[in-house]
Amino acid sequence: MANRWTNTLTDRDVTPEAAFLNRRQLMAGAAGLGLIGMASGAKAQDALEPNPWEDITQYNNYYEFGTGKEDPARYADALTTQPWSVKIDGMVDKPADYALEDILQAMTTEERIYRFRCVEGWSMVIPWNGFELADLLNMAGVQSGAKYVAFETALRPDEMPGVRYPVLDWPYVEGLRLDEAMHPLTIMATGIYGRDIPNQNGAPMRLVVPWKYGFKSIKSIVRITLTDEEPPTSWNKANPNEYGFYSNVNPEVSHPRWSQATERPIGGGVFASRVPTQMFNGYEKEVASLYEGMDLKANF
Ligand SMILES: Nc1nc2c(c(=O)[nH]1)N[C@H]1C(S)=C(S)[C@@H](COP(=O)(O)O)O[C@H]1N2
Ligand SMILES: [Mo]
Repeated sequence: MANRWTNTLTDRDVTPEAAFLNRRQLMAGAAGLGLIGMASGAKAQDALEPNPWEDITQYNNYYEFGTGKEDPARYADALTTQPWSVKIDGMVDKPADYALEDILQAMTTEERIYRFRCVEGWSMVIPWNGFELADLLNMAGVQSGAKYVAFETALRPDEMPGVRYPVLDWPYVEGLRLDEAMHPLTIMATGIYGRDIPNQNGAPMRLVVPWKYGFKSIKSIVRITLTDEEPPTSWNKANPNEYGFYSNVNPEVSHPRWSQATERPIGGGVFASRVPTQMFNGYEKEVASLYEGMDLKANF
C-alpha cells in the first residue's frame, strides 16, 4: 500500500532502528564538530553496526597499564596527554617534533567504521574518527629510499603501572611496510563516536590498520621513523614464532596455539556463537594486491 512513508523509503530505512538512530546521532555529532566528509572506505562499511561505547572503552589491551582487559580503563586516566608531540624522523624531508595541535590543524578528520580483530580471537566494530596516515607522512615528506615506517608508544613509568613488569620490552614498538602505511584504509585515530579517544584506547593518537591483528594498531604514539630496514616490533621480539611482522588477519593461517578460522564478537553474550573470520578481516578487495605473489604462511 502506497503511503507517505513508502514514498520516502531509502536504503537507510531498512537498517535496524538502533543502528539508524545511532547513525543519525553520529552524523549530528560530526556536523557539530565540523568534521568534513566521509571517505569511500567508510561508506563501504555502512552496514556494520558498531559496538557500544562501553564495549569499546572497557575491554582493552594496553599492557602499559596492566594485562587485564579492565586494567586500561582503570589506570589509563593517569596518562598526561596534553601537551603532546610526535617526533617524525629518519628518511623524511622535514624531521621535527610536531605538536599534536599543529598536526590536527593540517589534517582532515573523518569517521571510519572498521572491523577490529584481536589475535586472541575476539572482535568488535569501532567507529573511529581520524585521518589518513598517508597525509601525515606526506606532510613530513617521505624520501625516496624509505621502505618502512616504525612507530613508538610513550614510555612513562610514573604514569604506566604496567611497565614495571617485563611482559614486553618497553617502549611498545610497531612497524609497517611503506605501502601498507600509505594505504588509504590506514588511519591515525584521535576519536571514537565523535568524542576524543579515551586514554585506554590510545589517546591522544593511535594507529588503526583494520586488516591486521589488533596489536599492530599501536597506541599513544610519540615517534614515527621512516627507514629502509624492517623495524623491530614488540610482539615479534617477545615471541617470533607466534607473531610475525605482517600479522595480517588470515583465517587460513593458525596461531601456533589456536585456530584463527573463527572469532568471538564482543557483546554477543557468553553463549553467542563464534563467526567465521574473513580474509584480511573483510578488506581483501582493498588490500590483497599489496601481498601479491607473497607466501602468506611464511610471511605471517
Ligand atoms: N602501546 C600499546 N599499543 C597497543 C597494545 C598495547 O598493549 N600497548 N595492545 C594492542 C592490542 S593486542 C590490541 S587488540 C589493541 C586494542 O585496542 P583497543 O583497546 O582500543 O581495542 O591495541 C594494540 N595496541
Ligand atoms: Mo590484541
